[in-house]
Amino acid sequence: MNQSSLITKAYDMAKQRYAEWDVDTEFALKRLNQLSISLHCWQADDVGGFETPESTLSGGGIQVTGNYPGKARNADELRMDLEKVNSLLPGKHRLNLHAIYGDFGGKRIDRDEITTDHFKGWVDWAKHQNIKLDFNASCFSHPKANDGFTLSSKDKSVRKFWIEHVKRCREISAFMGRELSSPCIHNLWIPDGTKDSPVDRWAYRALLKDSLDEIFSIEYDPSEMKDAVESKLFGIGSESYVVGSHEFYMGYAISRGKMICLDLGHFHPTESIADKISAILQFSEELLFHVSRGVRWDSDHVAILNDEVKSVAEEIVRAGVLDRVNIALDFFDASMNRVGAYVIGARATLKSFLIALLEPTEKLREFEEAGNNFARLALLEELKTMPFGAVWDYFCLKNDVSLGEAWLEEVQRYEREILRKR
Ligand code: RNT
Ligand code: ZN
Repeated sequence: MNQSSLITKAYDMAKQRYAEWDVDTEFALKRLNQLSISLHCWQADDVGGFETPESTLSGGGIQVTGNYPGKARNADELRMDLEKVNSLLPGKHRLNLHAIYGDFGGKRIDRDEITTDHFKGWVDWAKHQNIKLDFNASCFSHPKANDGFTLSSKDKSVRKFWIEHVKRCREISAFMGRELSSPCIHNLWIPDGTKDSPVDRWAYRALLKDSLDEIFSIEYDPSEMKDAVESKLFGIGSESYVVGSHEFYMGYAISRGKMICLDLGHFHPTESIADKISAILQFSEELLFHVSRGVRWDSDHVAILNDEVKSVAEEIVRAGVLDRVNIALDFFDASMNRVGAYVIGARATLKSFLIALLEPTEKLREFEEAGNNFARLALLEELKTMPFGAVWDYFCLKNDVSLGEAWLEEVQRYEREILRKR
């Protein structure tokens, strides 16, 4: 029997098993096909970007380690890698750009000088590929971020510089959303914080609030762009104090009608991010997720199919808020094939949603309502060994993307023929 008939046969059996619990696998697959993940451009080149002189990660908060060959050195190589990644992913996905990835034509364009012109190349490419875009201000890897403060800096000229940068980034986002007829999400993360405990925690936060209010005083139509703000618990060099903490942005976003971005690597390791969904969405229209994996002090390991990602997907599906959440990836690992890293993270995220969509939630709710805690727990345990893998394989087959050993081979071939020659 050839591989595709084997996969179809396994799927038919899985379909019956799920039907026993009243789960419609066809419906789950249809829903999964509509899920568009925003792929971060920065895994391909270790958050380097295309500025001249070449920017290197500094200014605190994030760090990339590893020196695996094959990093994308320019927009063409990055686009080529992204096309490869997309060819290995079932479904249609978005691209998430950072401001340092513009087409600057070898000229030195500072962050407060970027315009929509620098992103026309990306928009054209996106149109050609039928891909929608999201965007991010880049408030790091810059001399004006070296002391660890940007929008909350006590130096007025530094604040002014970054306010101008973010304003321009929002304008670029609106341009992208308009051109591509899909709201572009502009996410703002800043590295501001200190290694040691400051005495004046208040002032920086008051300054950040003012800077944000000035930035957001310009309104855009939500059909063009939407704003998100991303908190963090701590970072490298900001271990003792982060200006944009979760409480800060919760207050800010809810009071200003903005979206909160929850990065899975930005919370205390025992804190459940999944639990936040049904709380925040009582008061906010939408949420943005950065799917990542925290390991000890690092927040940016390649996402895998772990309990954290699974429970986030589960909560989203159970709460019926799939249409109110935006899923993006955010990790950077320079110690392995970068294209492969993308595919692992994106596939893991899709798989977690598939598992969630295959849950007989109604049945579980019935048990819960009846106070039958034993049955609820027993069914949850049964589900762990249900054949979701057969459904996943079938999903890949239907979407015409390679699976199993074939996709590993495909990534390795790309490494031999393209990445190793860079
Ligand atoms: C950093 C944040 C942020 C960045 C990207 C590059 O801790 O997670 O989202 O990873 O903007
Ligand atoms: Zn993030």
